[in-house]
Amino acid sequence: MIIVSNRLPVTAKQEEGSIHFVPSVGGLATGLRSVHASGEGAWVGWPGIAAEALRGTEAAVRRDLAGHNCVPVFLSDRDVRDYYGGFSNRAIWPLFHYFTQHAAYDRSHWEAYRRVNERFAATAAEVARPEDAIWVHDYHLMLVPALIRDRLPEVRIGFFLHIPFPSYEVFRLLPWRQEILDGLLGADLVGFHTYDYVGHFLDAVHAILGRGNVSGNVEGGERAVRAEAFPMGIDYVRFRTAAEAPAVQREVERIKGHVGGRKVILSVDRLDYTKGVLERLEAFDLFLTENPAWRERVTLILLLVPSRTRVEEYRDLKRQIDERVGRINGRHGSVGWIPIGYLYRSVPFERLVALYRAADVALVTPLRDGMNLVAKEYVASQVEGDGVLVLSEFAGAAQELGEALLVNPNDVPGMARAIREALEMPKRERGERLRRMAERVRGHTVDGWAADFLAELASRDGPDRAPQPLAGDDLERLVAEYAAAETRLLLLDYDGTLVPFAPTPGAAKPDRALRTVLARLAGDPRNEVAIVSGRDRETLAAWLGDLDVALVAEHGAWVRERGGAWRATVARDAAWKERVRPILERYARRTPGAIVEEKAFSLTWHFRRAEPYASRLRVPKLLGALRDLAAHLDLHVLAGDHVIEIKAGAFHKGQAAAQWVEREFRFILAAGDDRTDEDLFGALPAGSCTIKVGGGRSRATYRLPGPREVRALLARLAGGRRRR
Ligand code: GDG
Repeated sequence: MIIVSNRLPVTAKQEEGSIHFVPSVGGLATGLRSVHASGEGAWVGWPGIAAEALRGTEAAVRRDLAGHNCVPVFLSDRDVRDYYGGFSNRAIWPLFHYFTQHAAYDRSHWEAYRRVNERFAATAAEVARPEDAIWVHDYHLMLVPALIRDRLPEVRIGFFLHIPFPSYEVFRLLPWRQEILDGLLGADLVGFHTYDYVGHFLDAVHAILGRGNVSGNVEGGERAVRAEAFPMGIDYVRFRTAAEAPAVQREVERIKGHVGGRKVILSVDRLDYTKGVLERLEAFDLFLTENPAWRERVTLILLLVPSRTRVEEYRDLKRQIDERVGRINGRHGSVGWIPIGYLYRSVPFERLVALYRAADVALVTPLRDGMNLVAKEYVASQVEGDGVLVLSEFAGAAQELGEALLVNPNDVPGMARAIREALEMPKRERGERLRRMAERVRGHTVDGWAADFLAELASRDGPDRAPQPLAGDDLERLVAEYAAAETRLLLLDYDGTLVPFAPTPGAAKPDRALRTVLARLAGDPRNEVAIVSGRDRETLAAWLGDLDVALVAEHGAWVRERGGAWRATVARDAAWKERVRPILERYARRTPGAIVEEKAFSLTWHFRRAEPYASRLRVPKLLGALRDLAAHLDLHVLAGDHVIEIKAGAFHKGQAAAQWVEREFRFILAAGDDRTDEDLFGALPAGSCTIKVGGGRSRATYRLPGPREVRALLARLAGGRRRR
């Protein structure tokens, strides 16, 4: 496996002219280190020092890093300023954390982001072998999946976003929203910490790119892409073992001695405006004001790790925090008691674990946080088993740690009350809440997280299961086989195959060019052409009935042979419709943009034009309601691309095609874009030329990107006849 992330798990430090490496801090580095250490493969990333400072030592750095299985991407001072400090941390980071007021949309920063993403992709593509999986991480590298895909079309690519994916209304503020989505959709699998983020991402894909999804599988495009939630865990055993170690035990005693046996409240973050440090301090201030009985009996240890010190907002925030801490200590403190012990630096791992273990209460109250590992690490380090976690409901971790005291970090009085509740909570309740959380943290480790992600990635379409692009020699061979065959069968789906999807079903009428090419194919006595569609009889007859082609309507329920009349292939009993139609209509009334379509053997609920939010809420409920009914009435419910189709009895396109297939044609070609066409592909004899139109898993042998390419192919086949 190749990991690609902005930072490598080791950071280069330059001291007295020589360079050495230390482990990187931060959630991502901490989390993936064990995954990387356990496997082969490589980690591609920036070593943390600008290229200018490394000049002349690049080869040595490269060699040293190779010893850690790391491959460097060197970034200049300007790259660091514009790509990292600029676009990543002044546009994406604030926007994705809902700090729209801090987001700056600078074109030169965007250019730098693109340029640097190119370099990461190029390096990853050089290192990777075709059978490797490439796992790209986080918001600095959102263009990388598509850029790798351009270079290595068949390699498996996963992407994981460690920060929130914001609601569509916020995401759409970004001028380069489409490019970012296109970049991410270069991956086979896009992972997020929570289902909320998955939903937001799918909404954005729908609204901006017009691509819907079925249960997280993004529709359309050249390949299948899946979005899924993978809540990240921690290395539980590492924290637990460290917390129980005698050295840490001694450190805990030391800390307790320092605070004079008072209760300890702990706060640990990278210094960042998303972490809600000012609001937290305000809440502690209010708590001391409102609860004089607690004065002198509690100490807040505030550990802030320096971060992004070159970005102005961070320097401002640092000043404000310094002032606020000074004010609180000045106002509430006494000669023998300083309310806040303030550390602005990174501490060694054992020291951190000792702080976790020593703390009676952990205050983890970010304004927004993708996950927040500190909350989980605190839970894992509670050897006595009775610490209290106060946790923001806006941290991804809140979805798993429901037994914490959940707070809204903007509600300062509410947080002040939660601090008091935490300090005064009965021991039994503390133990009970912590035990449940600890079980969950132990069960969902970082290794499990990575294994789940990689297993899902491995099960995605690989080169073996994705249809081959129909091009080059394959295409020439197909054209030659067609030309040589004395009898040929062409089975063509209509919507999405011969014409692109239109906003309403009625708007996809065949144009003159399409009718001409079909007429020319049908006019060849060696050819049998059938349009195999899900549409109703009336529309097919009106649009194509005058051509010398066979028609299959309603996914095979009706067949009209050339020159013949419509014939039903299934018995008609429409009583079930009276039960189903009212349900569909009720859901359509409550989902603006959705419509109900009725055909002789089926009912269809179309939601292509519905609002993404509304369809996300309604579709699963509607499917649930229909599946219950379907079991009673022997109905088939099919969820397709922006449609839910309900039909009675078992008929499908493949059965309808059987009558022609039996006649043993020398050359058979079938093309379709939908899952109903899979039945058709599956019913054809080996050696048939089957073409999946668009992306995704398929039984078909080949794929073409869209209707334009299908029509070009048909024109070529039809044209061949003329030349002879
Ligand atoms: C991003 C997302 C998401 C902190 N201080 C010290 C220290 N740390 C370690 C902690 C923890 C990590 O840093 C911080 O992780 P978080 O998850 O809390 O936050 P971010 O850095 O913002 O991480 C976040 C994460 O990615 C993973 O996806 O959870 O939402 O923002 O592991 O232990 N480690 C040491 N000394 C310190 O002083 N040794």
